[in-house]
Amino acid sequence: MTAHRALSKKVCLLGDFAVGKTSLTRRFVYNRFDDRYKATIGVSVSRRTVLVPTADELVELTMIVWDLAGGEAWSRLHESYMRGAAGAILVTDLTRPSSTESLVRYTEDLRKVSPNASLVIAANKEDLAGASSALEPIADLSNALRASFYTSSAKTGAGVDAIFRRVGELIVGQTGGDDA
Ligand code: G3D
Ligand code: MG
Repeated sequence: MTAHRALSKKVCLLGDFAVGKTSLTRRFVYNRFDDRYKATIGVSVSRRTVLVPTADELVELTMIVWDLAGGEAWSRLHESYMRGAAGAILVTDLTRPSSTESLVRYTEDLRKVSPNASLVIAANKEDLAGASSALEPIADLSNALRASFYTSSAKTGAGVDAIFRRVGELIVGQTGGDDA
């Protein structure tokens, strides 16, 4: 007999301006990609409920997805928008190596307010990426943070569900632990 449990948890998207945070969120929440979408000003919150199977139960997890604006708004907003996050998706743009370096600082900031948040790295825009050498620094970061990484394309949808599913599994695995 499968037991049921329902959880509602906050997930943050972190990463530089234009890496694809909003596009990934929209792909996951609405299953669409909008080329006309313009830069996010501020923050948007959306949600999607997924079923996460565990060894002895099926967990109904509502992921409350916080999409943060990058750039200037970051310094002003970041603390309150990362607080209480059970999970974070660290987004880097495969065509822009500096966006991987930035993830170190975002993770440090996240750790200050949500030390137990589960991390997954999304190496986005794989549809545009040429050389696989772009993956090396991301693999290094993935090892350093002990966070798995996935390539994705918000444009084609490739990898997007796998990223959110992985965050969901990690979050479900945390509960009952020492999450503050
Ligand atoms: P952000 O929320 O991180 O700032 P956005 O980034 O989601 O707004 O995306 C920034 C730009 O990159 C957008 O293009 C968007 O369409 C594009 N983009 C996002 N993800 C992908 C992807 O996986 N592949 C490709 N090819 N493009 C992507 P514009 O032109 O609107 O600025
Ligand atoms: Mg955005």
